[in-house]
Formats: sequence, structure tokens, C-alpha cells
Amino acid sequence: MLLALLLSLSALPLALADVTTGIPDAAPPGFEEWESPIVLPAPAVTGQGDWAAAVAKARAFTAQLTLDEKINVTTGVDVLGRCVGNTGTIPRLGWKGFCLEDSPLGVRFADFASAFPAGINAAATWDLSLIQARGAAMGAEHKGKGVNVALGPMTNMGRVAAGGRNWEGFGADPFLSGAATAASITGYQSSGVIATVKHYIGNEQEHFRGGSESAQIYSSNIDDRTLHEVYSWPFAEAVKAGVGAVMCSYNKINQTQACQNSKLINGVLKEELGFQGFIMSDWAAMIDGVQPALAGLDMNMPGFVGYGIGDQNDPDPATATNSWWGAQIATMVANGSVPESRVDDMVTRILAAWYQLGQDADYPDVNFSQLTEETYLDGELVNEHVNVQADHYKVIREIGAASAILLKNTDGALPLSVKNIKRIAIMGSDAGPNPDGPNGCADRGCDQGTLAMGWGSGTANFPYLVDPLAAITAHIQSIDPTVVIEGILNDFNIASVQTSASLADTCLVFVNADSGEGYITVDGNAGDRTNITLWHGGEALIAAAAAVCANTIVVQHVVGPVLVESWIDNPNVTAVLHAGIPGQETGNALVDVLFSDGSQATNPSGRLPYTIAKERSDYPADVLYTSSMTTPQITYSEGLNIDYRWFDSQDITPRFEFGFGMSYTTFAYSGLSTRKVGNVRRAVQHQSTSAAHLTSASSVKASSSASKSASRTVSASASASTITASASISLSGSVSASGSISASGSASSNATSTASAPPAQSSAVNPVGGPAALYDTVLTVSFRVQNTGKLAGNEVSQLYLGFPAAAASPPKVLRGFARTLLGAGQGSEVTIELRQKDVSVWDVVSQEWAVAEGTFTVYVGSSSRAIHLQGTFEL
Ligand SMILES: *[C@@H]1O[C@H](CO)[C@@H](O)[C@H](O)[C@H]1NC(C)=O
Ligand SMILES: *[C@@H]1O[C@H](CO)[C@@H](O)[C@H](O)[C@H]1NC(C)=O
Ligand SMILES: *[C@@H]1O[C@H](CO)[C@@H](O)[C@H](O)[C@H]1NC(C)=O
Ligand SMILES: *[C@@H]1O[C@H](CO)[C@@H](O)[C@H](O)[C@H]1NC(C)=O
Ligand SMILES: *[C@@H]1O[C@H](CO)[C@@H](O)[C@H](O)[C@H]1NC(C)=O
Ligand SMILES: *[C@@H]1O[C@H](CO)[C@@H](O)[C@H](O)[C@H]1NC(C)=O
Ligand SMILES: CC(=O)N[C@H]1CO[C@H](CO)[C@@H](O)[C@@H]1O
Repeated sequence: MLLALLLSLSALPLALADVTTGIPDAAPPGFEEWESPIVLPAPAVTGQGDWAAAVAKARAFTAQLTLDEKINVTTGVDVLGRCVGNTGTIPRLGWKGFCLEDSPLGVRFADFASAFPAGINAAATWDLSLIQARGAAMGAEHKGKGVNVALGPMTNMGRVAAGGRNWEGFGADPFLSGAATAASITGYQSSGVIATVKHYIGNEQEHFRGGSESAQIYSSNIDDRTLHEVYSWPFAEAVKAGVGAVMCSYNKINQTQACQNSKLINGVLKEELGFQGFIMSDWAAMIDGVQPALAGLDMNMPGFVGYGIGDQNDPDPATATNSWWGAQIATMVANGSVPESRVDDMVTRILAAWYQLGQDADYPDVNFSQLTEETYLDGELVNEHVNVQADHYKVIREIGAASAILLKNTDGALPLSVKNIKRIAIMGSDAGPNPDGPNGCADRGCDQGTLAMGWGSGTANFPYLVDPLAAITAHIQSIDPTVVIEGILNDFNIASVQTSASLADTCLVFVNADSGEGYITVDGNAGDRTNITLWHGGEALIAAAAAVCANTIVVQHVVGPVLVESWIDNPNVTAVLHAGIPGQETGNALVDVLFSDGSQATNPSGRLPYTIAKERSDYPADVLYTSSMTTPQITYSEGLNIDYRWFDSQDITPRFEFGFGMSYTTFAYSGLSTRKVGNVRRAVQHQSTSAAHLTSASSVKASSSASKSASRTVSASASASTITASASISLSGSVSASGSISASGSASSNATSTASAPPAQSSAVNPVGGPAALYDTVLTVSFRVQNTGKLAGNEVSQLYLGFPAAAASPPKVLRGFARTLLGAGQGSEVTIELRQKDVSVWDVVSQEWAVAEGTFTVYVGSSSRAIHLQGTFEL
């Protein structure tokens, strides 16, 4: 067997050598401080908290397996299989393997499944019960199709407004994103599917994002405090919520590729956050085999080395050679570069998630195929057309309406009432269907017809798409079939638009802006948007209509912020509805918000999950579109001050601030009070460990200057004190050793003893989600909200904290919110709980969360700038 493996190793495709260039680079000049420390060994799963039973079962199962069987659990196989990811199986024990399937808004490539509102719309509701219901419905659909692991939620931060995949996530604030992520996971996993939080981490733009086939892979350079307080915050909430799986991203962080970044996987995810599940690579994100194994990666997806490299569909991971893992794992164990205990831990973690979600009992087999909506493929029954939609259209429509953000409304232009309309013009291609059909462009890679999701792997097929023109027409005609309704779907026939608009009493103009994943380019936009203005002449369309129609209502279906300066103050633009990308029920949801006389009339309460600036340059950061570097450097120099925090700290007036959104009614706030609950625990002890964790970049540099010849090679069995690290690849003079980590000090030494080394001490690992006290409530903030208008409506109250000056935090940070339904004239007491974590900062010296000392300011309002109540407290 070994001989066979070695032979197959020697037959490795040449391409494999070509793609190894991405092993941790030294930082280029000027970026020396941005390097990742090495954290070894990989903490073994401990089975703490409510994971005890699942981990025990997983350990027992793993103990029975041969190495080849273990390898099968860890490595994807059959890339052209039924799901976008398929692990190997264990026929001897009847273990059927995992089906892993996109996306964060539905079951990708499936028929008879729903197309949900995108993550960004879920976030725009600011309603955790709706977000959880969405997660539960999506989880049920995945399970119904036999999917074990759903590849969502996505919780990257939207650091740059034009970021192509921002719409898959929950907006530009870590607290909102974290809460939405946790609620989504609770929903997904309540149905029994394993949720996957992604992409870990710093995957904030599409240009140069990486992947094994990429010539250039950017490095997101993120300082330790910003990592904890912004980018990993939602991941921490995900772990606390019990997420079963994490996906590492394509890009590098501090020069080291995410899937082999031991500081981030071993150090932060598994030790600091006590993660008990498994972490998989993004699809062909791996750029090495040994490094990710030692850095804590547990699963290689989809198994092959890279897109377009070698055999894309080798059926058996244990013998496959076109993989960083598969058969390579056996070689790595045999030659001592990876301890078998690490492989055991990979398998135990994967199976633990499977047991934790109850998938060992009665879980449906895969009954669809990503490859076809036909019933048979090559004579084999692959699609049973199982209808998993149930009544999910209801929550889709409800979220569609609840996520609509009213940006402007002059003199009650909205809501509309059919009895007041004699003639309506509905203009713009965004009002109507895609002439090629709702799924006419692969992975939604075009912008034709109404926009209800972005493009790329974060999509699903529409089972149907209720376009706005059809829904509005049906609604009007159900009340008064004599209303004149003219729909003009050609964005560029300005003459028709003006003829129609000048005759109408009500003009609806539909515009949009699209983006997606970088493997598809639409109208010159390679994933990331090239601009943050409207597509196909939206501004000109609005101008044309508004020039002749004094009641022009703009509806925008957009993936993120869009500049509105050229038309927002036009007095003939009487109302603006920012509807995001609402999924299959988009037209119906819009009718609910636009009209007061619909069966499900809804008062808008959506709030912006990001800032709409007056100028693109007002944002703190932007997409890096061009670079000649092998590792383009993207330094997060704005630190904690992303989105509204930047506008606040720089005193820049946005057009519409984070958290903004209007209502058809009005609300008043009063009676702010705070109450301490229990005692703050000043020192939330981060449990110490024998692992070489949390070595700061500066100490890495210090040791490098002491020993010019030191390489960054460290031993898996080394203790913290024996780590030697060189910050500079050029000093070591050996490309193969630089920046890499190995299980033993040198290739020839002590392979056997290293391979049998015991797993990391369990005492090294924190409770799930981090020290438990972080999640204890320390303060409640109460206030009264009163509906002072004539219409029922939801008010989204927002709580921002101003930290004590010594904390050097942004002027204010979101730390709580509540969506409250209030009838006309009705009032209610709202109470928001603050956890210890919410009043803490990440102390980079002690490497723990520390409650800020001094006076906090609490701001309560209806947006990040409309603050109605203010008070102070100390802890
Ligand atoms: C990246 O480098 C910064 C600056 O030295 C450091 O604060 C941070 O901890 C590093 N993060 C990782 C994941 O290596
Ligand atoms: C590994 O998985 C493949 C694909 O399902 C299967 O054919 C093979 O028998 C498995 N190998 C072992 C050792 O179980
Ligand atoms: C061990 O095997 C792996 C996988 O083939 C290979 O990448 C690595 O270089 C080998 N290490 C040694 C020390 O031979
Ligand atoms: C912005 O990009 C869209 C989509 O590519 C394009 O239609 C539009 O013309 C661009 N706007 C400007 C001002 O260049
Ligand atoms: C507003 O619309 C009216 C037509 O109803 C038109 O006469 C007027 O010029 C428009 N105003 C602007 C600022 O375009
Ligand atoms: C391997 O390490 C063990 C424990 O340190 C030691 O006793 C043994 O001699 C070493 N073997 C080799 C071949 O270096
Ligand atoms: C092959 C298989 O397991 N098919 C299943 C697909 O899902 C439906 C509903 O969950 C089951 O009834 C089928 O048995």
C-alpha cells in the first residue's frame, strides 16, 4: 500500500508544483509588521459544553477506522457528484458521507426549492425572529434534499461598499452581523442541517481573492484588536450559537493563506473560541497539504488540487492523487510531517458535528443533483424532484416587505391607494421579468429584468419570480380594473418614458445595481462593482421621468450602497424605496409596502445595514482593483472605524446613515434607564496553554533579529519557548522552509514519535464561544417607545455605546437593537440586555476581553445619527 502511494506521489501532476508558490510569503517591504505568528499544535476537540455526547460518539466511531477510511471523511471526492461538495464514504460501516451544498439564500442548483431574500435583506429587517425563521426554512429545504452541510450563513463585513459578495452577508457592523449570524445558525440547525459560517476571514473583495489556480492572492492585513472587535466577532457569535462548520477563505491574512493560518484556526477559532466542529476549505482554496493540516484545517473541499488542474473527478480520495489531501494524507502521516492524531482529530470533529445535529438517525439521502434538473443522468435516477418549499413563500414575502427601507417620502407620497390612482406609469427593466427567464443566466450572472439576488455561488434557482410590474398590475386590477397602467421595460427609450410619465399621476421608476462572485464578469464588473452608481442608465431614467412627472417614486433593487446625489433632492422625486434584493416574492412584498390597501399592507421598517455616502471617496476603504504584486497587500488601516464609525470619527456627513429608515407613522422615545445586573468580572481569564499560541507578531520579529539564520519552521511537539521564527523569508535563504510549519524539527528526525504525539492539552481550549462570563448580562437598558402617528408600525430601536475615552474606541458602536410592533397611539417599554462582551475591548497585551473602565455613554435612537435618548453609566 505504502509503495503504491509513493508511486502515485511521484506521478503527481506538474501543476501541483506550480501552485505551491502561495506558501506563506514574507511580507514585502513596508509591510514587515503584517505577518502571522505560528500557533501549534492544533487543539484537539474537547467535547465540552453540550458537545460532550456528540464528541464521545465521534471518538468511538473514529477509533474503529482505518487510515484510508479516516482520509475518506476528510477529503472531498467526486467533484462532479450530486452536491457541490461530497466527502468519501465508509462502505464497511455504512457511513454514507456528506453532501455539502450552497448557498446562503437557498439550495443551489435544486428544483422545487425556494429563493430566499439575500442575507443583506435579512439584516435590513433588524428582526432576529424573522432572521431565525428564514434560517429554519432554508435548513429544512437543505435537509429535505438530503444536504448534510449547508454552506451558509456568510458573514463577511462589507468593508468596501463595492465588494462583490457583500449582499450574501449581513452588513457592515459586527454586532448586527453577529446577531444575524447567530440567529441564522440557530434556525438552520433547528432543522438538523449543519450550518457553515464563512468565509473565515478577511474575504472582503473579489479581485485577487485567490484560490489554488490564482497567480495573485491578496493579503488582508488586520491588526489583532480589529480582528477581534470587528471581523471575527460574528464568527465568535456563530461558535457560541453552536455552529457545526466553518469555511476558511481563499485570501491570505498577514501573508498566510487563511486555510493554513495556524494563528487564526488553531489560535483563535479552536483555542480562544473553543470551536468543537470542523473547518473546511473554500472550494480549491488550499495551496498546500501539510501546512493546512498542521494549522488546524479539518476538511478539504471539493478535494481536487485546483479548478482545471488534473483529474477533476477522481472517485476515491484514498487513492486520488490530484488532491492536497486524500492519498497525500497517508504519505504525510508516513513521512512524519503530520501526526496521525491530527487526522484523528479532523475526523472526530467532522463526525461530532454529524452526531451533534442528529444526522446519524433518519437523515434523508441526497435526492437531487447539482448537475441537472432532469430526472435521470446517464441512465441513473438522480433527481426525485422533492418539493421542499412548504409554505416558505410566506416568510420570504414577509422579509421582503420588512427589509424595504424607506429613504424619502414627501408629504405622504407613500403609501399609495388605488382609489387615488387614475393613471400609473411603471418604468425600467427592473420592474419586469428577465426576457431569458428568471434563471436564464447561469448563476444569475446577468442583470436583466428585476434584480432579486446577486450572482455567483451564493445563489439558488428561482422556482418563480413575481416581478413588480406583474404584482402591481394584479393588485391594482383586483381593486379597480379601469386604472390605466403603462409598463415600459426599456431603460433607454426616453421618449416613451416621458410620454407615459407626463400623462400619469403616479410614476414608479425601477432601477438597480448588481454584483457577485468574481468568476463571472457582468458588464465589466468582475464580481466587485466598478462603481457605486446605478446600472443601465438608472440616473437618466429617473431624470427623464422626474422632469415631467411631479410624483416620481423610485424603487431601487441594489446589492449595496448606491450614490443618489444626482437625483435625491429633486422635488419631483417624492419617495424612494430601497428594496435590496428580496428573492422570489419581490413583487408581492413591494405591493405590501407601496400600497395601503393590499391584503398584507405593511408599514416599512427596514433600516440600512450600511451607510450610503454622498461620495465614494467618503468611505474609509475601497476595492483594490489593480496590483502587480504576487500578494497584493490590503491593509485595514481604518481599523475599528469601518462604515458609520468612520463617518462619525471623521465628521463626514453621509447621505443616509447606518440604521436609517423611515416609516409611515412616527415614534417618540422617553424614559431612559440603565440597571446593573450581577457583577462584572474584571478579569475574564483566557486559559493558558502549553501550545505556542498567541505569539505576537512583534515577538516573532524579535526572535528573528536574534537569529538571522532561523527559519519559520517549528515543530509540532515544540513548546512555546522553543519556537523560532523568522519574519523574513530572505533571511532564511530557503524558500521551502520559510513561513512553513512542520510536525517535526526536520524531515529526517523523529517522524515516528511526532506522529504519535498526544493531542493538545484540553485545558488549552476555552469554553465554546470563549469564556462563559463574556456572555453574561451585565447591564439592561430600558426606555419607552410610543407610536405617535395614525398607523400601526414597527420601530427599530438602536442602542449605541460610546466607550470611555481610555478605550480608544470608535465614537459609537452598535450594541443592541429591538424591532417593536406598535399600534397607532400605542407605547411600549423596550429593554435591551448588554453582555459583558458588549462593554469590553480586546486587550492585545493580555490577549483577553477587558471591561472598559470609566464612563460609558449610551445612545438610543432610530438610526446611528437620530439619537433620541442619551445617558451615562459606569461598571
Ligand atoms: C497580523 O499582524 C498584526 C500586526 O502585527 C497583528 O496585530 C495581528 O495579530 C496579526 N494577525 C494575524 C492573524 O496574524
Ligand atoms: C472511500 O470513499 C469512496 C467513495 O465513496 C469509496 O468508493 C471507497 O470505498 C472508500 N474507501 C474506503 C477505504 O472506505
Ligand atoms: C511528506 O509528504 C507530503 C505529502 O506528499 C509532502 O508534501 C511532504 O513534503 C513530505 N515531507 C517530507 C519530509 O518528506
Ligand atoms: C456603473 O456601472 C454600471 C454597470 O457596469 C454601468 O452601467 C454604468 O454606466 C456605470 N456608471 C458610470 C457612471 O460609469
Ligand atoms: C416637476 O414636474 C413638473 C411636471 O408635473 C414639471 O413641470 C417640472 O418642471 C418638474 N420639476 C423638475 C425640477 O423637474
Ligand atoms: C525521538 O524522540 C524521542 C523522544 O524525545 C527520543 O527518545 C528518540 O531517541 C528520538 N528518536 C530519533 C530517531 O531521533
Ligand atoms: C434517495 C432518498 O433518500 N430519497 C429521499 C429524498 O427525500 C425525500 C423527502 O425527504 C425522501 O422521502 C426520499 O426517500
